[in-house]
Amino acid sequence: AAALPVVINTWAFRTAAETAWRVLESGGSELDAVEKGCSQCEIDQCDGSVGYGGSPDESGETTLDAMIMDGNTMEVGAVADLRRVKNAIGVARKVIEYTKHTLLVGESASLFAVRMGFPYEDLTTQKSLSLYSEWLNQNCQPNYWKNVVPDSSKSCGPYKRREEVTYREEHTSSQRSVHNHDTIGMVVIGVSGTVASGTSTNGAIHKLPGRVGDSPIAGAGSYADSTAGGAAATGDGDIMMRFLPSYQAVEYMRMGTDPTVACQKVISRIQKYAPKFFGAIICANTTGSYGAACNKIPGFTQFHFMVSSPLLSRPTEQV
Ligand code: SD4
Repeated sequence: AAALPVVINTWAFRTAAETAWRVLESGGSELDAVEKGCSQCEIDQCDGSVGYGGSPDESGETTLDAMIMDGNTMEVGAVADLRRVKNAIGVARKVIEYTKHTLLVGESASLFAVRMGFPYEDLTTQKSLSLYSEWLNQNCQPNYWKNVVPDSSKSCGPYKRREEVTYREEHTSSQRSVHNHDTIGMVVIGVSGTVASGTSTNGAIHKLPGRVGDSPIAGAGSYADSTAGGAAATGDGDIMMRFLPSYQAVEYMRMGTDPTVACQKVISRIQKYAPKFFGAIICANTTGSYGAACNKIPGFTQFHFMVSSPLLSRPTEQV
C-alpha cells in the first residue's frame, strides 16, 4: 500500500524518524525533514557511527561525511572529511543554500562551517579515544590497506608496499564486525511527491586520514529526483560508491520497477564483484511505495529500517 508523505531511513534509528515526521507535521519542507532527522542522529550519536565520537581514523580523529539533495532542483550540498564540526548535514544544507558548489572537503569545509555560524567542537570522546587506543594496542591492525605488510621495525605502521619486502602476504582483510558503521540515510517524499534525501556518517573505523566514503557522494550515499523517487545506501562505502547504488535504484524506479525489486537489483549488481560486501539500500517512489534490500552475509541476514506514513500511525521498524 502506498500513501504520502513517507519518510524512510536506514537502520532502526527511531528518534531520527520521529524528528523528520514531526518536521513535516509542523509544515516544514522535505529538505527540512531530512536535515532535522539526520541531525537528530548526529546529536544522538546513533550507533556510534553517526556524528562525533565514533570511527576514529588512523590518527585517532573523528571526521564526518554528509549530504543533502533536493529532488526538485537536483541541487546537492555535501561535506566530506569535515573536522571539528558536529552538525555535518547542517553544514551540507548551507552548501546548498549559500553556494553554487556541491561538495566541500576537509579543513576548508570546516572553515566554511565557521563562516556559516557553526562552532568548532572537539569530536573526540572517551569512546573514540578507547576505540583508538584499543587499535593501537592491537598493533594498528590495518583495516583498509592492501598489498602491504607491516614494517616490522615499527610497532604501528607505516606499512611497506608489498613489492618492497621479500615475502608475500595476502592483503590485510578488515576484521571489523559488520555492524560497526551504520550511516543514517533518509528519503522523504512529501504529499505533492517532492523528494528529498540525505545522509550523515562518521565513516569507517580506522580509515586512512582523508578517506571519504559513499555517504556524501550524490548517487552513491543518496539520490533524490522528484520525477521518480529517492534512495539511500549504507554499508561498506569504499565498495558501494563504485556502483552509484542510489542513482541506480532511482533509475530502476523511473522505469517502473517496484522499489523492493529495484533495491534487490542494485545489491545483486554489487554482489557480482564483491560477494561478501556489507551493505543495504532503501528507496521509495513518488507514489509512496518503498522497499529495501541488503546483501545477506553471515551476521547480517536482515536489514532494519524505519518507515513513517499516514498508514502507519507512528514510525515503524521494518525488516
Ligand atoms: C561509509 N557508508 O562511510 C558509510 C558507512 C556506513 O553502515 O554506511 N555504514 O562507508
